[in-house]
Amino acid sequence: MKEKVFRKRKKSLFEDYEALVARPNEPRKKTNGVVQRWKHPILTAAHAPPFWSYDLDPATNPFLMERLGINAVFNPGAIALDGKYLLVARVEGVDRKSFFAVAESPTGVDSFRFWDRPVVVPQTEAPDVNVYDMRLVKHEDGHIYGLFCTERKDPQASPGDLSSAIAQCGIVRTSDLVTWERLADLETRSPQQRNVVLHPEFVEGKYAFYTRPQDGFIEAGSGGGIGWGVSESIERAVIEEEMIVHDRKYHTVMEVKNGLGPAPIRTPHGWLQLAHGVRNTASGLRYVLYAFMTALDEPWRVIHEPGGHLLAPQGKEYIGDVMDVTFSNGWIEGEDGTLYLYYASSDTRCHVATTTVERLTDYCRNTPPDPLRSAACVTQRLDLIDKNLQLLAKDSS
Ligand code: M1P
Repeated sequence: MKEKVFRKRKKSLFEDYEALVARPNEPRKKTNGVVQRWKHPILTAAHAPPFWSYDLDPATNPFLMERLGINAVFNPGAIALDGKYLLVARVEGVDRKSFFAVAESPTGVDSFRFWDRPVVVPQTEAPDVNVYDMRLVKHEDGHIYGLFCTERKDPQASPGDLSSAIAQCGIVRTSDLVTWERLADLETRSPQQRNVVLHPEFVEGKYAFYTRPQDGFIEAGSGGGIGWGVSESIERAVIEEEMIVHDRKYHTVMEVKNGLGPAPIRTPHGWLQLAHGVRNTASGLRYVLYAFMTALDEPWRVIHEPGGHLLAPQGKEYIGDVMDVTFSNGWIEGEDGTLYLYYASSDTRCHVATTTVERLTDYCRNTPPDPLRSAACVTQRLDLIDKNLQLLAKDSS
């Protein structure tokens, strides 16, 4: 009897999983013309194959219970390889530790299936306690790099303080996302580094990094802003001097902090950049995505800076382990010009929004910047309204 129940339950676990992976996605009905959001999340905790969480042996798990549950799947790095869309997602177990796992799709918008085994990240002399948010980049040196946050307990934490942590940038490289070589962690002068991204090209013969120096693990303190620095070596990357590329600003979507998303995309008009901005609200921090562009010959110099957010939580995306969060560290430019923007909501699940590089470039170049004061915003909007009213009057005459 027990065996029959076990078999039935096992069958339904795999059927549910296969049905979820096979579920086709579809664009949402409405779009603002900038990005097209898609209906279903593309990766969730339920996309983890049952053999990651259940012991499928009736002798050791007669009740077919979950033994190593998965809590969330979010913040994926992204890359196209051999005609496939690959995400290196942050998978968080119920024990709160994250690890990386590769999910593959033939379409970029659905049918994402995890490879059988998660990524094995080699350790340095100081083992990582937690790892997350990998940015993948095909560098012009021929390697694929993964830059991620490595978190360890703060050795200066006072006794009893079991929360203080140090975040730094770990670096791995690979050619196939199967075998990974661990390089030394990035060294900078900042006590905390998260959201570090490798620029895809050499700059004056050096490896260039976007950084995010902070005073504290959560608080930017006197630091913050998206930084920039270069290193002679990638095997032992050291940034002696960091400068701020995109700073935090009072009363904007990046007032509290910001951080670069995926590696930028080269366009004829400059480097297309995606980042997250954070502000404070009565219900906590709000994370939104914003876009900007930097100069081709000086990737640290901002040339276009549309005001406000590009994408913010909507509907169910507001809800999750950390509410009111959209976060992105991966995008893929498809061969047909489609740009697949992968983002996660509320540290819980992954989504896709599609657009094109041309469209996002237009958005960056022609969307007015944030004028920083309400009265100036009204003037800006009145310009638009007056122009439109004239056009509408012409239409109806
Ligand atoms: O919880 C929201 C995000 O918080 C961190 O981002 P930041 O360093 O900008 O605060 C990261 O831990 C990220 O993974 C997380 O989604």
